[in-house]
Amino acid sequence: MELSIELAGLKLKNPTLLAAGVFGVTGASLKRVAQAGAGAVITKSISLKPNPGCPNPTIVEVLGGFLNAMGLPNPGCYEFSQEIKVAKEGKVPVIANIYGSTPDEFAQVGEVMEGAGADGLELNVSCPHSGGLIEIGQNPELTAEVVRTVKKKVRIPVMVKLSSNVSNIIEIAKSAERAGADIISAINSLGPGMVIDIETASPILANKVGGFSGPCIKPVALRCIYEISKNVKIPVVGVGGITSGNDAIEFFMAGAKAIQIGTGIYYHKIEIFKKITDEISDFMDKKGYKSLNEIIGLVH
Ligand code: RRO
Repeated sequence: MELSIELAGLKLKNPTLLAAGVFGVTGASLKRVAQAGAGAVITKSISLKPNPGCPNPTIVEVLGGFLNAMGLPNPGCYEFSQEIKVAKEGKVPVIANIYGSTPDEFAQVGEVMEGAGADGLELNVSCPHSGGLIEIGQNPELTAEVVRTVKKKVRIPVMVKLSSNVSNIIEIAKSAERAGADIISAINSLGPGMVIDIETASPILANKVGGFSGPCIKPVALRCIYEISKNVKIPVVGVGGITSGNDAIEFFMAGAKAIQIGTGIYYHKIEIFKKITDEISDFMDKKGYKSLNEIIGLVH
């Protein structure tokens, strides 16, 4: 079964990408995920200067997923450049997820990542609990300004990762597209949410609140992909609660051209990329589909 795709000029051997935030802080872990079968890998969110992130506990399991408040920890783009070089030894496209406190800062980090060899960028305008990023992603003008500023400085494809925590995701997606975005990914974690330890009468996460990811958020992500893909021409990448080939197929049918896997790694280890690719193939064989294009957007 031929499952290779092209995403804004990036050639992927299959449509599964490692989502930002999981296994993406070192070149070695990104390379391992590439070698385990991911079609492309996305780094943890990278900023201009090093960021220690939140103190522990930063993650807690809940029914149907996890709450996290890592707090955007990363060594800064200059230090991280070496990791990009190692990640590229995995021989799949390496996409740098980036953030900044201003559009110019986003662009500066993007330029450094492009210089380090990143094959694409993913702009984080959607972290629900840290860095003021959701405030960008909830505002169509601010989102457009970040996209425009980054696009002026880099030649590699630019993907924008949106949040479902908005009143109208179509408006944000269209604004990103008009500003020159090459790809839209959706969604980041929901929330923020909270878990309380009743023995100590305090929130478990040091940050008190955190983003909700995992199988429970899949219906919300699917609705977002459906709405976005119906209203933009650029490719849309689905992320949120995918743990099986059938989940991935749902996203394709909703209009996604590719999918990202993050929390799913907890349940199936990094073998999940091969597992999902095989399951997509099996489903297509069984139903007589010859190419992914026959499935993408089928529910429209
Ligand atoms: O680092 C985090 O706490 C974090 C980020 Br940047 C994000 O975009 N989404 C998330 O769930 N956690």
